[in-house]
Amino acid sequence: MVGQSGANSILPGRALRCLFVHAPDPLYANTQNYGALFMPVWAYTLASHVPADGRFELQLCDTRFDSLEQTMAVDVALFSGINQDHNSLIQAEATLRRRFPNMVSIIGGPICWSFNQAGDIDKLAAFDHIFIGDGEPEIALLLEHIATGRPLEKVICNAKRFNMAEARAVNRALLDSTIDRYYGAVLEVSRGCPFLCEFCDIRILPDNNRPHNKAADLIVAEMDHLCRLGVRQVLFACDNFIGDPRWAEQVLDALIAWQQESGFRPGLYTWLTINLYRHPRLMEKMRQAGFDLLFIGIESFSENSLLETAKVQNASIELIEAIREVQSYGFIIVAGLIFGFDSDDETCFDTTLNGLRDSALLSGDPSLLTALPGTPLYRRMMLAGRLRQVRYGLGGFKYQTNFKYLMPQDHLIDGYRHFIKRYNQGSYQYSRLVAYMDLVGKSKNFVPLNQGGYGEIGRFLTMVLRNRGAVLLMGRRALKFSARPANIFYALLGLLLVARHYGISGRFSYFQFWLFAWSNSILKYQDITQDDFDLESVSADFDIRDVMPVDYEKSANEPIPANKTNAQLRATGQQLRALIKRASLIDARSGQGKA
Ligand code: B12
Ligand code: SF4
Repeated sequence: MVGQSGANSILPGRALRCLFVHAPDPLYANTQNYGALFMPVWAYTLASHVPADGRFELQLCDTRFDSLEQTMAVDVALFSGINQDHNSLIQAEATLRRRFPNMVSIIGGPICWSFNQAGDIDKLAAFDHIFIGDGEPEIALLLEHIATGRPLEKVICNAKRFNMAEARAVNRALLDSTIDRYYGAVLEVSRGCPFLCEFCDIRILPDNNRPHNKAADLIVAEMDHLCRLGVRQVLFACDNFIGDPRWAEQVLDALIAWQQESGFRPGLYTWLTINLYRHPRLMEKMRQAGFDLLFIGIESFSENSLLETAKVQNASIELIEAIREVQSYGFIIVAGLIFGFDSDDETCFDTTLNGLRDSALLSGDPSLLTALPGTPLYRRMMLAGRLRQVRYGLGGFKYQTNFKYLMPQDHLIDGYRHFIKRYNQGSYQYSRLVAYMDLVGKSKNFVPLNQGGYGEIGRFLTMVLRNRGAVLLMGRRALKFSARPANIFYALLGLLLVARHYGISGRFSYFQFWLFAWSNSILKYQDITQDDFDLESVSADFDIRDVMPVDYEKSANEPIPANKTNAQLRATGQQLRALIKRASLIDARSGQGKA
């Protein structure tokens, strides 16, 4: 427990005792990141907007490290989380409530926005107040209201995106005393993304379909502070780092200048789009600044599926070439991949395996498409009566999804399992490593890193060793991996291959990532059975025309410029109409055949 307190209390005699409670679902917190634990950015961020004038005492309880039974006495408990944390948040509130019956509890974060969109806000009724939206401009007011006993509504909504030009450095007292517990640091650098993907709930948050950027100076000041605390790995949290390429370049220039001056060389990771391939200067500067891992939503190697979901930035290019181009600078792309689009058919599994190999990707862990509340995809599924009532039907879980797929359920499950079987084979994995090393080895673009990189095995293992669940997971990984002698053989072959490429600086970090990603997949998927999937597909008498419900276009009411809504509807509509036409032709032909 850590805190910040002072003397000028507005409560008689003392400050208002405020506890930030980070209570992620324990199973997922342990398994999703394999033991790497990330810091609760929301708490440090909000804390920096609470006046440090002594009226408020702030502490942080991260249930992954601290016990809710041993916190300080609490007047206000502030919670946050994502959809999958629902149960754990409810339990955390109840535990604290038993100890402090008079406390006021408030919950905010992505779970509130998402549940509200789904019409499920009642599921958070246990909290005294539910806050939807960005908290920076409101947090001080909220706490002042509580401190002075002024009434507050049950559901409080801030419909305006926070002006990131007013962002502050995160709360030092909380950060400095807790940073050592986490894997490096997470630094939020921007919000928003200008693209239009149908399944994405980022672009439909209020005013979030455009970039909102922190000032480059603030980012550098935060980096400097983190590095002085000993941090060497920083995740730049954002929706799309190159949503505004000019700002991205300013940040990179400032980072490079600071690194040269200070001598600090942190390894960096961020999220962005494949459009990066169009910006050679940015790619060069990103390498110079220390970026080695980039999360990019590739989603699919099928152009039809990309068009359906209006991921036009991926569909309108030679996707494989673009991925290779980005990786030729030495980046590792962590690819987001999805199965289950309406346009996907049984060929999508092999297409993905081939796409992964041809583009020389070292990563690739596909998810099944989920309809996140508030998205156009969710609306389309709702209008077509395709939503399912599942316990965790709000996204986040691997094999349980919340809408009925067009592809028959058995084909989807069999295809997924076929994908995993082939994907996990040593020979396939080795062919990917060969492709990557060959690409980077022959590349004229390659820019070596001046630093260790984001994936630091020593730091990761230290974290794992502190956590019993993560140690067990690591043991299971080793056992499952070595259960097949062929895996050991190909892992050694991979090591030899990498060792031979002595011209590539940092080559063992590529080997490390490759082995980590491959063994993750073995750990997660090798033993999955039919029973691990809770999926459904549309019934045999489903009318194919309902993939594009008549009201889908009319009912679009997103708070973004109409031309953008229309662009998404156009791409999705064109592809789905083509799908309907094709299916109807096939039906007509088979009808004739039967006759
Ligand atoms: C960084 C990040 C990660 C990182 C690190 C997470 C971490 N602990 O730092 C990693 C890569 C590990 C990660 C993983 C996952 N993530 Co993530 N991640 C993000 C990302 C890009 C930034 C989060 C962040 O720090 N934002 C900055 C903070 C300041 O914003 P914030 O938390 O929203 O808080 C603001 C408001 O919500 C509000 N607020 C928040 N809490 C409270 C509380 C109170 C009381 C009040 C008044 C206000 C308030 O005020 C804050 C300031 O404005 C977001 C997308 C985004 N741009 O937000 C996705 C996001 C949070 N992730 C998401 C998901 C789904 C996941 C995964 C489940 C993905 C997967 N399938 O594996 C995993 C699960 C993680 C786990 N359990 O361990 C979803 C959650 C959707 C949902 N509604 O459930 C998001 C929103 C992306 C998306 N739209 O799809 N993630
Ligand atoms: S590019 Fe990524 S963040 Fe942007 S709309 Fe598409 S999925 Fe969302």
